[in-house]
Amino acid sequence: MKPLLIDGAWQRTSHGVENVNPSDTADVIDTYAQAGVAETQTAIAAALAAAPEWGLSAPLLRHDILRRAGDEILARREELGRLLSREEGKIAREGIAEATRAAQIFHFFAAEALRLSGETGASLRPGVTVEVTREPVGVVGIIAPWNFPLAIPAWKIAPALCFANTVVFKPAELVPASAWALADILHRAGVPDGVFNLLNGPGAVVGQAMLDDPRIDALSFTGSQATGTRVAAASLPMMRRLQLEMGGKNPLVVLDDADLDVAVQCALDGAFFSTGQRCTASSRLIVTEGLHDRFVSRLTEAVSALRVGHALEDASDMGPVVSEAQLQQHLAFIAQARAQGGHLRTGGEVLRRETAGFYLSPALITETDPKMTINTTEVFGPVASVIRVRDYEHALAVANDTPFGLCAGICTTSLKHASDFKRKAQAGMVMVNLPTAGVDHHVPFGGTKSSSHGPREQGGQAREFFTTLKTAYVQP
Ligand code: UN1
Repeated sequence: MKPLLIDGAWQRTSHGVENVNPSDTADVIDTYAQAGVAETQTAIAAALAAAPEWGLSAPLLRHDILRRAGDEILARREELGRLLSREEGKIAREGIAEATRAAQIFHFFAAEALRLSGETGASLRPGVTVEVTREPVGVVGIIAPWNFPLAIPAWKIAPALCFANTVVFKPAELVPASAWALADILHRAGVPDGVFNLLNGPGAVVGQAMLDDPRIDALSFTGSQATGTRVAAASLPMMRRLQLEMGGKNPLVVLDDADLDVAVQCALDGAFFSTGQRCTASSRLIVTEGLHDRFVSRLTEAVSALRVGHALEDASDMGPVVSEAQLQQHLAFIAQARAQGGHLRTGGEVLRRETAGFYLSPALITETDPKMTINTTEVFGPVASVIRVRDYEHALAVANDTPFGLCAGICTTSLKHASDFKRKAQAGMVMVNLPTAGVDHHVPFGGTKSSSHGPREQGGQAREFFTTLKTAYVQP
């Protein structure tokens, strides 16, 4: 049984849960100790006790720890990437790329720890100076989703530690192996006792105990809108600082003047890579009528050609979906889309493979209306819909007709339309002739409307969430 990490010690519990491979349900990766309310509270107490010393630690110490963690992840990227793919189901190529990305994120924030920040200037009062400096927030709770088991924890944990906060980390229940590997690496990289704590366990117990605990000063969450709303409601009365990332219904607009090859590739990658299980997935393909039929026929061909199989087999282009519950939910979304008038062009079928897993052929639904459930609700799987529109103005209106605002993409060769779209798309991120998914770690990540709440993640901007400002007036 893989233990929890609390106050610098590996801790077993009486209850463990098996981690099952979605590509092969007979393959049990390991058993993971489950935290309860008591363990959660002990971890929070440890993080609180460690906060004063860590908060004043030398930047070079934090740099060295984050650097060592990044170095180890990079050196072990093949192994860690495969482990990630084995528990989450994205193909090994994507798993290894994600492990590499996690390493780069640790390296980025290692360097950030050494960047001097703060300002000194004259006060309005003669002879008085003013200093504006940054301090850690304190104890940071991190609740991460299952779809990026290394990268998302990395881009929350690395800046939290970089800016001298202590961490209580609750990974998603479906991906304890990547989380455990990360905790093991951080522990051996020299994170002091209590500074980083790992709590595998159910959201309803561990997540709830974190939400209920006023000792958690700030909470960074990525997950569903429903859970994000609960996180916010629980946190507001205690004035807890929040960073919520809650998904999207990202439009990819394809105009008549688009390069067809580029548009098809953007849609294929954006909608189906990582099995479509990305909050940045291009789930609404909004296509003007002059190119619509050719685009649909080319994309249908490309989607049908994707080979769905075991995540660790080289021949697979797409792995299984993450769980039986997700599979059933996707099938229900597809059935509902058809009942509401959508045309299932390809996919949407449960597939049998040599090993028992949650295999679903990637689904493309055409002739959909913007108001259909498939276009208003996040599916979070290999399902995309096509909406036919008259022209650019119509496309823009449909793209923005959603409560979400994470990412919006456009495929066009028109500078005029690309520029207008960049300005008017209601989203935190805009992609031109690129898939909506797949972002850089050195620039801000986040959305508008109900996709996100609080300061942006990643890049230099990450410090806005993970630090608090102090203004000191000094009369010598
Ligand atoms: C990406 O598209 O590169 O949960 C990252 C998600 C996002 C991460 C997307 N927070 O899918």
